[in-house]
Amino acid sequence: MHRLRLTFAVASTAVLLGGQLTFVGSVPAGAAPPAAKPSPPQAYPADSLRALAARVGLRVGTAVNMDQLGTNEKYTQITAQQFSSVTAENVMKWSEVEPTRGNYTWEKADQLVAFAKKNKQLVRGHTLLWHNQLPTWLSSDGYTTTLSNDEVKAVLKKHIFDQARHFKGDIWQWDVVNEAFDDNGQPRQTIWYKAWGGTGYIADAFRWAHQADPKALLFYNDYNLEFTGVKSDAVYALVRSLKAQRVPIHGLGFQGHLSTQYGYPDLTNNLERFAALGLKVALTEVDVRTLTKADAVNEPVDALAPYAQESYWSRTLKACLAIRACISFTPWGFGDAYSWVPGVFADPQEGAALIYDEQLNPKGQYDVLQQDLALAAGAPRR
Ligand code: 9MR
Repeated sequence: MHRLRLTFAVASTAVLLGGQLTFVGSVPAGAAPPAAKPSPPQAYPADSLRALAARVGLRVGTAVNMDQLGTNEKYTQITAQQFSSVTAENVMKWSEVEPTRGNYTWEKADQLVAFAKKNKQLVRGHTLLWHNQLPTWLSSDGYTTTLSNDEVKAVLKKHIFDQARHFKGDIWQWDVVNEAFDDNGQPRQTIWYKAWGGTGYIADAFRWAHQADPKALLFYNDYNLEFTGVKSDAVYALVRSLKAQRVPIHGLGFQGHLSTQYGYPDLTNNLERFAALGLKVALTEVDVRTLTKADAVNEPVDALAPYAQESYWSRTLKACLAIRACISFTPWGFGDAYSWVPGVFADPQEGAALIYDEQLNPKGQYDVLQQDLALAAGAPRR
């Protein structure tokens, strides 16, 4: 399993001071932060994922666990050094930002935004509208509520305006609507669907988000869109109709929760057909799980499984690299110890889905991403 890690002639060092990286060394060619000021000397390592990706204008991100950021030094350092964008894994969700009605708790989300600024990272906002992780005053399951339809409409509008305005100017991409379709390609019968009597809430959500923060790129985000089938087709039809109505939607997020149990999806075709609608596309929550031991949830049952995982990671990244419209590639966290996978896929047990092991050492899955980025100099710049 061991591979030679890439080493670069120019070594760079970075020192972590109170969660902020002090950069030493030179900026990788082609790094394209939106900063107007002249950049100070930088030195996230020249062979880091972020430095290598910057050469083709791609952002490599990670979901961030705010229980670890700032307290777990190694976790914090990797977050700063390896990634050029960050997504809040949980702290921007509605249950986190407004647990009791009318009382906003932005602290953790604000901390993440501040960390990103210090470390010259862009932020993916996740997520303004979902049926999960809603505050209990609104709904305990996303499908039922004690509020009237008119109240549901009013609270959603207020939520989107309040949250998008709170972070105005700080969010690069917003996941405005998350997972509105089920696995059969049917619109989920959520409290939103019921209040509007259909999927009309989706267009309203995008319009409100755009009014609140006109510069943010607005995304629809979902899983299994990597595969061609009823779900991907349904989302395609929705998005095409939104574009025809001139609804301000700018991007399509392919979550990319993959498993070696299933065949590799036709991701390239799907990225291309959504991009052909005039949208940006992004891989937003990538992980590649495999069957693991019940008593060691991140230890593959099959010793060869990591090779299949490496192949999936590599093909997913390369599919993105090949398409100029693909502007970011985001694993859903990086350390196996903090992944959502083992807790949710327990029968049969799956895990080992990320690119660093439980001790936060890079795995072969990290190495293939690094190698693909190092060899991507010929890929189109975005
Ligand atoms: O990783 C997140 C986990 O910590 C939460 O418990 C879970 C709650 O539903 O949400 C996870 O993130 C999800 C993301 O927000 C949307 N797509 C699926 C992700 C994995 O469940």
